[in-house]
Amino acid sequence: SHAWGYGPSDGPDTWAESFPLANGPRQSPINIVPKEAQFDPSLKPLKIKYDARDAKGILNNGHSFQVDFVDDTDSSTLTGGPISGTYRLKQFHFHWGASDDRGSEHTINGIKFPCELHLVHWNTKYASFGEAADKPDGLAVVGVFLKIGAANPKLQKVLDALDAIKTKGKQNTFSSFDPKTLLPGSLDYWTYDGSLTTPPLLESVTWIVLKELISVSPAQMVKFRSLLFTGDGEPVCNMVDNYRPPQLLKGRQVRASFK
Ligand code: BO1
Ligand code: ZN
Repeated sequence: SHAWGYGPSDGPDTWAESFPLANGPRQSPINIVPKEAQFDPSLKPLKIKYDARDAKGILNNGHSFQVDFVDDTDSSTLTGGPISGTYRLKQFHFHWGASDDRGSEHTINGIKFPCELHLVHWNTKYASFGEAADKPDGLAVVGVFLKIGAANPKLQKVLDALDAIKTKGKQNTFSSFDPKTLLPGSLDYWTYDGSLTTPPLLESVTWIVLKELISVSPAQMVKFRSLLFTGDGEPVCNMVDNYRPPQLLKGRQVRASFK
């Protein structure tokens, strides 16, 4: 037995040995083919309400880094879009590559982006994230692609926090941050029923992938790659290529909120 990771011996190709759901009917990510997506006029606009005061900490979890939020009230929520009811923000994190030609989990027409942001929310019809995480309507994740361009000033506070959490298991306080500032101008999206993209790969996620990209500079990508998968005192292994490749669609429909 061994923990999961992104290397040759513990990476996505091996996850099914310990997590048979890896071959399940609604796995994520997927390749999005815009011409195959159906415009659905019944889809509502996304409503995002975040409170910067809910940001509480930042953690190197050995697979990515995540910014965690206080989630004991409805102060930071996702509503509308394809979901019913109210989903609370739990955390956001990123996936990225060793070089700028790869790193995103979802792809568009087979095109990979250097990085993908995930904002993770849970359905308040359940009592907690943990209760929601294995329910078919338990989670909603908003995905945003990053493309190489100008430095993104909205990312800088997050990137400046990474020096303090270089190794696996390190955490720090992280306060006064509204992740809505990371989102693009348009909230047009594609949506489909999927899963967590890491073990335990639970099939509980309504995916909401934004059409518009945000920018990141090459130097900012270098900063992501300075994190380590490994803990203090272990042989150094840079945190790169922490993405799962696209999974089979298996008859699922991708819907678009826009024409
Ligand atoms: S993702 O957005 O599909 N890449 C994704 C994948 C895994 C998780 C969340 C989002 N995992 C869960 C962990 C929990 C943890 C929770 C919130 O994230 O399984 O243990 O509490 O941070
Ligand atoms: Zn993710």
